[in-house]
Amino acid sequence: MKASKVLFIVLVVLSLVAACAPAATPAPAQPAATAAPAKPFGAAACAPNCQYKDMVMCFPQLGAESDWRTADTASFKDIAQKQGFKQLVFSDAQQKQENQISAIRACIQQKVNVIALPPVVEDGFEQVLTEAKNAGIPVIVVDRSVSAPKDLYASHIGSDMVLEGERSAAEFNKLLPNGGAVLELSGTTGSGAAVGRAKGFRNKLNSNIKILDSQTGNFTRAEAKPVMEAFLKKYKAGTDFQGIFIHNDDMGIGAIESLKAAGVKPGDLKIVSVDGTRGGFQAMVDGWFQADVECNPLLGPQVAEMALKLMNGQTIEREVLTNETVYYPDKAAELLPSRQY
Ligand code: GYE
Repeated sequence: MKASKVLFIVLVVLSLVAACAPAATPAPAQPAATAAPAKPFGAAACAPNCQYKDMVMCFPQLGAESDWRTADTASFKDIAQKQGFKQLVFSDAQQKQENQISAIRACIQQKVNVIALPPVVEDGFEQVLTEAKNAGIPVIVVDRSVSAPKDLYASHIGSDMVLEGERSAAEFNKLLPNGGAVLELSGTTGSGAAVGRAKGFRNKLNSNIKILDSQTGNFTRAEAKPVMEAFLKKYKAGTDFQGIFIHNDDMGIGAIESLKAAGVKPGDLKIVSVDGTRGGFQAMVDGWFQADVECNPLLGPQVAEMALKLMNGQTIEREVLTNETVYYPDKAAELLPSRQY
């Protein structure tokens, strides 16, 4: 018999003996070959049966600078109450990023289920988003965007701010067919809303329309008013410029006060604003705005639905953009009474 054949027989016999003999020591518990898949990121202990009554949502609101913001806050508070959240952890950062970051850290400490973050500015959230991720808490970025890497947050739900800027430019292209010059009253410097709108506006504005000057009014009536006043001292309305692009209705209302004080009449200038608040609609009825580009603040229900999915370990969309339109003076009076914000 060949040596290899002998070896084969010996091995077969040995393996049979090993298989039949009772194990000398019980084998240590091995993980099952098909181990249950790890829980999806952000899934809560109640998954897959979590309900709104289990939800603790953190909503570190960025401020109360505009009617848009007031409506947005109300939308989150309303849905939390209507669906009976366990808790909505609400705070108001008063337009200061450091306040928002502290609020997020407090929510991480509290071990909330999900954080819905409307970032005041785009940059500077990497660190705190990493902290939330390390704590296993999913973040839904709402309304404005962040510049942080996408793997640091679960999703973004909000408006397409670039598109809003492009729509605003398209209005000026129609309003000033022979060209001209416009001023820009921009939103909070470095905010996704202001950056996106400014970019979109420049993308689509006809080359015969010049942007004479651009200053921020920080999305508030109070800050826009003196900025407009200063513009009117520097440039002659109707001669040096024919239009104003305003990043939100509240700043538009502040600007109108200065325009009135300077003797400018409704219709003397072409004005396009963004948001579509009641105040914006009133400005169209009064003849000041020639168009109002919609930006919908009622994000609470959508965000709540996504938060529940995250708690239940379900897959969600990484980006959800709000469907929006442009409003005009011809329908403003008719639509004004039914506006929700
Ligand atoms: O247009 C403005 C608010 O981020 C989209 O913020 C929001 C903007 C909105 O203050 O009114």
